[in-house]
Amino acid sequence: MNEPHSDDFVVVANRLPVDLETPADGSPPVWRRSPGGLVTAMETVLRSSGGAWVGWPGTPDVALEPFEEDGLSLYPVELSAQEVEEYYEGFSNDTLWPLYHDALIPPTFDRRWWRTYRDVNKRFAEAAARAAAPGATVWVHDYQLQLVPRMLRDLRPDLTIGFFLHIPFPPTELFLQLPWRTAIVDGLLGADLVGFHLPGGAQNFVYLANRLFGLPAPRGTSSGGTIDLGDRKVRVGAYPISIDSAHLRDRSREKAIRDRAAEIRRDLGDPEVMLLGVDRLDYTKGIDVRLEALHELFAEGTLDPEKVVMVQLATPSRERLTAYAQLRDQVEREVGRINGEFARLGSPVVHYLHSSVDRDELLAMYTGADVMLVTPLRDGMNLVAKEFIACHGDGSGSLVLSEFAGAAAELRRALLVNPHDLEGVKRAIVEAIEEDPAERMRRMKTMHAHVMEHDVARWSRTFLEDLQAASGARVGVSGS
Ligand code: GDG
Repeated sequence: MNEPHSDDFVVVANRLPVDLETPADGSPPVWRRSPGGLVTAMETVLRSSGGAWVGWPGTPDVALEPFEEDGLSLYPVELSAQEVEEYYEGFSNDTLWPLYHDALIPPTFDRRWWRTYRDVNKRFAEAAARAAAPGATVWVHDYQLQLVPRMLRDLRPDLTIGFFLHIPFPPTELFLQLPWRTAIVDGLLGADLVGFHLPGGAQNFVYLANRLFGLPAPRGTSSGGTIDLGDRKVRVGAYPISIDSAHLRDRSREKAIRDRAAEIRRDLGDPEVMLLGVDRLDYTKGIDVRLEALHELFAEGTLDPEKVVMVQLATPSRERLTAYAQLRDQVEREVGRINGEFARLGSPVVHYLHSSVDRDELLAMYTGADVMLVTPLRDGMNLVAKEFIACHGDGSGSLVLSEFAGAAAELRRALLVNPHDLEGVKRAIVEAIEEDPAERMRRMKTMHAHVMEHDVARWSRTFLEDLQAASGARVGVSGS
């Protein structure tokens, strides 16, 4: 068991990398890998560096002692059922998530949720303060924990504190709608370094901090800058997250994965073209956009349902929230409509899975697919796009990518689309299918080389080096 104050490097995130699940049949609880992009990225980082992870085990009302798992020290934070409802489903996912994603659905502003968000952030800060050794580095993640940097600094001024936001930081006009906007910005300013995926997010934050606190004009560059609080400086920057690229490339070349990819295509009826979508079932991801485009392409006769099939993996997510239940209905209606109109007996055109598959199966899907459809209306980065590219080192495959995914800033050779422009999405799907093979290969090879070079290890190394430099500057040690 871990002694308090024992770890030099501590990650703090809403969820632990594993979830405690209690099977419905009454058998004992089991640990399962928790879903989502943050865990995918940070697990790779922590497993290579070692350290501690503070987070919620995914089940309400369980009090667990810290424990070791696969070389990591895990510090579970307990949440009551009511806190899950108000802090997680409420303020995090029904206030901040929609607000930070262009208010695609109206955010709910509820004072009780806010109070619970503050209380729970305090608990995470206290847990991190217990886990961190003197002078340790603590890396706080994402929109659920924006108050933690300030709270933790108040508890433990000796720590180096970094914060990274995995979702977009909104335009200032939207952010200013938030009744608790000043407290959130103040919370983030507790960090030595605040990181975003894109320069735009970093700039918005610098501007807001300046405006809300009446600070002197920030010293900045196009990708961020330094906010001068008088007694302390806070660095702000853009750090586009990535994946364990080489690992995915190598795995996708393994015979077992390639055999499974071929088997999946056979099971789909050996189509000429396999389209693929992989998303958490979330209204930001534009699953409905691509289904609508596909429906029209079949209806007009542009695509032949005997030759083109689509697989949509929609991982269950936030199912207790109304917007998510409605989206599920809508997506399933559209899948039913396409299959009702264009499928033949025993051969659906859209194969829809509302489930989570294991990593190998996902790699086989990526490897076997011809065209990956990534059409979010807004997305911080989108790791799926990079994972697909990593699995196509041979230059095969096409990526249709929304301009509103953070990944579009790097993957300029994808077939970029505006997901609000249905005709444009349709054109890109057709282009992906009909494009000259040599041109397709050039695109994919360029993007593959980029993803190989800019992997998750580079992302975390850059962030952590900048964090050390920022905290060195804070305590008067020379730092750039
Ligand atoms: C947030 C931001 C940002 C999905 N289904 C299965 C499965 N996945 C994995 C994918 C990928 C991850 O989940 C999803 O990552 P994304 O980046 O696409 O999206 P979010 O979950 O919304 O992540 C996002 C990210 O944080 C990191 O900063 O990029 O913008 O919204 O790794 O492979 N994995 C397995 N089975 C599935 O069924 N094993």
